[in-house]
Amino acid sequence: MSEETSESGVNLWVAEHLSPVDIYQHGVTQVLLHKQTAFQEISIVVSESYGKALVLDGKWQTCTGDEFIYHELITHIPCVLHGGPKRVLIAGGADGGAAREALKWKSVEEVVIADLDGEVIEACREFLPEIHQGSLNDPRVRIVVTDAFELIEASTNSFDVIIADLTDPIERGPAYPLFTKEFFELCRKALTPNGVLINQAGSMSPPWVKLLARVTNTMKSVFGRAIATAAPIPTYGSLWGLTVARSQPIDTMIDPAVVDELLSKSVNGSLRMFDGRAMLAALQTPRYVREAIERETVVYTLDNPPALSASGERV
Ligand code: SPD
Repeated sequence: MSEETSESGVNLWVAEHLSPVDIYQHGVTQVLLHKQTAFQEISIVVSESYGKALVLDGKWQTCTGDEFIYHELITHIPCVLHGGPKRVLIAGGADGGAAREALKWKSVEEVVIADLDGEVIEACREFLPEIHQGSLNDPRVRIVVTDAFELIEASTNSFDVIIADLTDPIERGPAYPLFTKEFFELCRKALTPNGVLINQAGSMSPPWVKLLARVTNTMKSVFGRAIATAAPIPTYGSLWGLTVARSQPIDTMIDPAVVDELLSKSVNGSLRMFDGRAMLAALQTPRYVREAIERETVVYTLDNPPALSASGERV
């Protein structure tokens, strides 16, 4: 964070390196929390344009101004592909936004949130009620403060949907092992036969698309099928890839009317972003991204994991 007065009166800036040479700065009017946990640095700030935001290790995670776009897409895309999920696992997801969306499905009996950092969960519970909207206290939600890798390792045929709602795979950061073949193999074992995995898999910006191509190729190597769906989240600084994978076929030309009918009978509460047309649109991976994935040969493993530097360099 840096201090510098602007015309708007904002005098604090959160600067996120999207790459070593590209920075996205947010003008901030208030810092609600700033602390170091055993795993990462947490900031909760109020940004002038986008409202309250969670920032981990200097990387913008979510904010009240556009979180609905991300959380509705990352949750409802796999739930629609499944059709009637009963058990949903969220790896990460400490802010409760994905859990809030999963709970809208009438079929959902349990949502498990597995997050390594209990201090982030408590910070979100206290400072971001607009995002969790009570989901972190819902009786259908079980919060397990643990490494999602270990929880999934101990699960077989247990979940209909797994949502990997993680921070970026920063080198030596808490999330990078969850972007590897070993993790995705455990996810496949933990899913029911019709189960679906979705993972926030990286930027679709042309100069930085390699990480997304490699993560998607890694998921494809395990599941046989993986589609990088496209999420337009303004505060992530570019179109963002949410890669969905499953052993069953994925219909990328899904009929929006069929999705809308499923949603109207299966989902309680209102949606702001997601409907049949939004799902069909998200499944249309841009051509240059499809080609980057088709060309990709790298499969991330624990011995050769993604390692995003704090300055945004992608390898
Ligand atoms: N570059 C930012 C990617 C952040 C993804 N995680 C968001 C967590 C929101 N629940």
